[in-house]
Amino acid sequence: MFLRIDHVGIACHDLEEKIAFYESTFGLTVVSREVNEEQGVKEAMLHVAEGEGGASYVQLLEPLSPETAVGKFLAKRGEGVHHIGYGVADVTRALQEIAGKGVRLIDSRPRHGSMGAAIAFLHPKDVGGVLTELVEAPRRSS
Ligand code: V0V
Ligand code: CO
Repeated sequence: MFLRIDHVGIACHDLEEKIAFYESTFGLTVVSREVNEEQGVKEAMLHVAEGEGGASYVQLLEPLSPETAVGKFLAKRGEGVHHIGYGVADVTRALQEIAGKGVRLIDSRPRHGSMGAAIAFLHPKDVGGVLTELVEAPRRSS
């Protein structure tokens, strides 16, 4: 079902400070910055690698307010890994398959994600404590 790890989502208090850290420490490059009101985040994607199944990224997430998903996570657990995003070919079909296996879907239909992706989250309580995101990247035009 999974094509690759699309991204690892990391919660932080200060997006610009963490971007500077990842750039200077690991030499990563920011390829996208977006505010996603629906998800309650300001986020940046930093390119890590290119594989057969597509690219992989680190996603740095700063909450837009304390009441958001990432805001609540930071208050409870502090900065750190927030979710894993797996690349899938078809997020709607993946959701149907996974729902049939008894895993609670946070999103029963795809939402708008970073860089034009269609995304959906699965409940961490049904995935061994790991907030899991499905990511269908837009088709490449090349
Ligand atoms: C909460 N919990 C987590 C967690 N967040 N466990 C593992 N990883 C996380 N990230 C646990 C929490 O410790 C509680 O367990 C329990 O779940 C309920 O948490 P809560 O604080 O009461 O919060 P809820 O229930 O209001 O919300 C939790 C969920 C929420 C996961 C349902 O955060 C959510 O809907 N997340 C999906 C959307 C999202 O995260 N968006 C931001 C990324 P205990 O303590 O009771 O045992 S946006 C993104 O990635 C984009 C745009 C992209 O990739 O393109
Ligand atoms: Co994500």
